[in-house]
Amino acid sequence: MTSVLQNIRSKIEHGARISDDEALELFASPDLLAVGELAALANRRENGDRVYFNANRHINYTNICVNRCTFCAFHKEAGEKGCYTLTLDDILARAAEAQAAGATEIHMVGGLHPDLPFDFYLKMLAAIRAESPDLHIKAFTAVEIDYFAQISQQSVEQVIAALREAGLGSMPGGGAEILGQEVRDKICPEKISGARWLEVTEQAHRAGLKTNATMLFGHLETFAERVDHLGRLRALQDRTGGFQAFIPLAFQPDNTRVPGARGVGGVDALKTLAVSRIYLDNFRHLKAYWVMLGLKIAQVALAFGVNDLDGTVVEEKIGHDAGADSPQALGKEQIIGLIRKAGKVPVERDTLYREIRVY
Ligand code: V47
Repeated sequence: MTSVLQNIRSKIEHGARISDDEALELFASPDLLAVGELAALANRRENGDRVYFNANRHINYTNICVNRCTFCAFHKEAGEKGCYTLTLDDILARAAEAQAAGATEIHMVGGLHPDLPFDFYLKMLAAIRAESPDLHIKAFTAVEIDYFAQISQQSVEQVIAALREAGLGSMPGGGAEILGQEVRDKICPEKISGARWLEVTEQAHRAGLKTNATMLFGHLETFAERVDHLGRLRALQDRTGGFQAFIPLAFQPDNTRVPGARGVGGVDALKTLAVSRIYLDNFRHLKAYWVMLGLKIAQVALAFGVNDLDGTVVEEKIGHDAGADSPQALGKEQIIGLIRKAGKVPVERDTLYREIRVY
């Protein structure tokens, strides 16, 4: 092990923080297994051998979006072939089905629809809560919250308060992409800035909502831009403690319009997860989202600092429209098997990481 890696090991053992330059050294290291071992050490100190998963269902209520992010194969214009918006009845039926199947969470996000009023989202939350009261509703990214504030001419604070009142339990981590503006100008020029994403997220945390954070990697960004992204998240977490999990999302290139985008190989995926675990010393949970990583890399990632495999998902559109070759759904038994065969202890959790059952 090089002296740089030895220094980082000593920092992990003493609970000290690594610098941006050290994170860049980790990305540059040819020794994938040594980096993975450091991440596993950092994870073991926090989480032992336990690996979390949950029983959830994704509901993407519309793919119509006023933004035209070049990395997104899910987006459609209103009236374009393949565009859809689920009716409230469709949404309620999916939620009821999830509850009947034993899910504890629904994860709902969608495009920024040009015509649906803010009231639609409030009614959707209230109706789900009334009909499927056992489900925790994790919904809307910071991008959507900002959009709701615009269309309802309310402050972000008012929007969050109204959504909570209607049944919102927490927020997922999407829309962060790469927070640095140079990359955003190329891949999502119409989307809110990285600074605004952080500001809205901070307001959600201050209002008492837990959220996640993602990073879309493997397109045009440099390692320095990934580290800058991680740095901004670590700084916000220091201020609020409101993040639960960090989720690096491996870019799926099919049907997208990012010129020269590379896509993500196994080595890059594992190293990115490992560096994230080591750098984000104030994030307890690191999720390998199997939809984007594929089942095999997600399972191997459990030896690279990951302690969460996300959930059963059931119906996924964003990654699959972009060519993800993972299944649409996983049964609990499949997830438990993946975790056990990696030598770890499977633990079913709820959205807020309360343990439901140790397998
Ligand atoms: O916001 C879009 C990303 C996100 C592509 O918080 C793409 O628990 C890869 O945020 N290739 C949605 N990624 C997914 C998401 C998520 C998933 C699972 C769990 C949680 C959580 C959050 O997917 C979008 C965007 O950043 N995305 N297009 C693509 N071609």
